Amino acid sequence: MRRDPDMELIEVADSIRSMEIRGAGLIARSAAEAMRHTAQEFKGEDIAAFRQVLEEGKKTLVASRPTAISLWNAVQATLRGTQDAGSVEELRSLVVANADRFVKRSSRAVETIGEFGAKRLKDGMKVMTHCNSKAALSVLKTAHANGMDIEVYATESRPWRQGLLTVKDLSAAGVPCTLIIDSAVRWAMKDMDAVFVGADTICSNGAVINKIGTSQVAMAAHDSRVPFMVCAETYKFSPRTLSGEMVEIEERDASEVVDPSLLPAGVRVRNPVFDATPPEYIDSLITEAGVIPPYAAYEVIVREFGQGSIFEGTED
Ligand code: RI2
Repeated sequence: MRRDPDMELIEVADSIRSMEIRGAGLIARSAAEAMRHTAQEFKGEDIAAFRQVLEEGKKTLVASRPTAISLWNAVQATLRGTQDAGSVEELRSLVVANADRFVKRSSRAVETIGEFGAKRLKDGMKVMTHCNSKAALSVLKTAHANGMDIEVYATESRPWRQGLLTVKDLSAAGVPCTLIIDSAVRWAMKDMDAVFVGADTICSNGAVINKIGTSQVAMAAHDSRVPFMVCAETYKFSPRTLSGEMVEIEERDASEVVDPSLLPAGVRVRNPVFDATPPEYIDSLITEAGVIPPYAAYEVIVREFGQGSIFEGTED
């Protein structure tokens, strides 16, 4: 779905919840633009009322998809350094500037991850990817654009089948692709040279929350001694896990898995759409701040979200 920066905040939240807008990076950029739009549209001089509108907008957006910390970090980034604003106009311009900075840096981060990650690939490699991650595909497309001869195995990624988006995107870029069902991951892994996936949330202990099935792909890669790389922008690192918070794993409607009318009465269906991959199954995290071990997640969180971090109003 094309991102429309002038969509009303409630529409953006509904589109994120329905997954018309999906992908942890895109939902973050869309949320930042929704906060920007809300700030631009506010009428009147009552700054307390304006702050209330922004707070309600934040709550609506953050509730739309609870697992991806990118959404929370994006909304927080639009509000950073606004607590001392003395007028509606000052608060408006701060939110707009913060949102613009976040969107620009987020898009640039995906490009940088592509450049860094492409250096981990060689001619003739077979690479697997799971789901549909712009950050992971940036690596694969950059390597191909640099003249590297690689082939990509994309998993179907049930139940939403985001793998079909991946093979469409990569084929359009001229990257040779093979689609496999999720159950064929371990069968295919013996022929793989590397795995690149995206992330929704990276925890302070280096664990990675990503599309359901990622942890099985990581275990199969570990078992076959295939390097497993996670491609993620620094705004996907979770400061909330640093203070002990657990990441909520979103469970979606059963009808996304199977037509309930096909099941005997009383049969339950559970549809968790993310899982957690422990750091010991991850070779490296490819971020715009560099290629790092998963155990360096703590340092990234402290630097990115602590005092003087990139979100603290520094200029580009
Ligand atoms: P980018 C997606 O979640 C997938 O889990 C993907 O790996 C992750 O977000 C990151 O995607 P969903 O929106 O930000 O398909 O790299 O549920 O595009």
